Amino acid sequence: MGAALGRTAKQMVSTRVPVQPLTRLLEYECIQHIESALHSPVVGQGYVTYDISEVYRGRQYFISKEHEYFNLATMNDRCKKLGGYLVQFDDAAEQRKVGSLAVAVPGKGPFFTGLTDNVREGWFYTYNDKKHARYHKFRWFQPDNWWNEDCVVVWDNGLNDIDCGKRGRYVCEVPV
Ligand SMILES: [Ca+2]
Ligand SMILES: [Ca+2]
Repeated sequence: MGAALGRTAKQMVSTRVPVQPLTRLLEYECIQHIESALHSPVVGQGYVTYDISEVYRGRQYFISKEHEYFNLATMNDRCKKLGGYLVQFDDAAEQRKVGSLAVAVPGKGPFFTGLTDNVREGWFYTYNDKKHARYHKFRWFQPDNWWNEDCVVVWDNGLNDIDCGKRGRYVCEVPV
């Protein structure tokens, strides 16, 4: 506490906001510095809290802070309340950006995305708009569909398919 909120300082701002509509951030409670590339205010959506990236190519990325059992529909609905959707990638740069953000936030992954092949094995689409995934770069030897893995998590070295019911965090993409 008490740290100067310098223009260049990397910072994390913790705040609480009404569950919805989530139109602006209220009641800044805590400011502390973190050693990460994130601009990173943390906003509460009811009981859900996020690390928030700086704006990148017209989007902000919200990374949930808690480990929870993942569910595509539930988490995508939460992203919608933020004005976005579960993250999907337009190109290599965006996937790299999100991967580097995810590994930079405090705490561990995995970090779920909005990609899935739960309709047809090996055909990855974006859950929110049900369109063929524009871009996905998996890690070496992935996707392997090990024990029927149909959800996709992002790391800084690529994607992995994992069980959709696993516990983890998730990333929302919010156009600004
Ligand atoms: Ca699969
Ligand atoms: Ca896998």
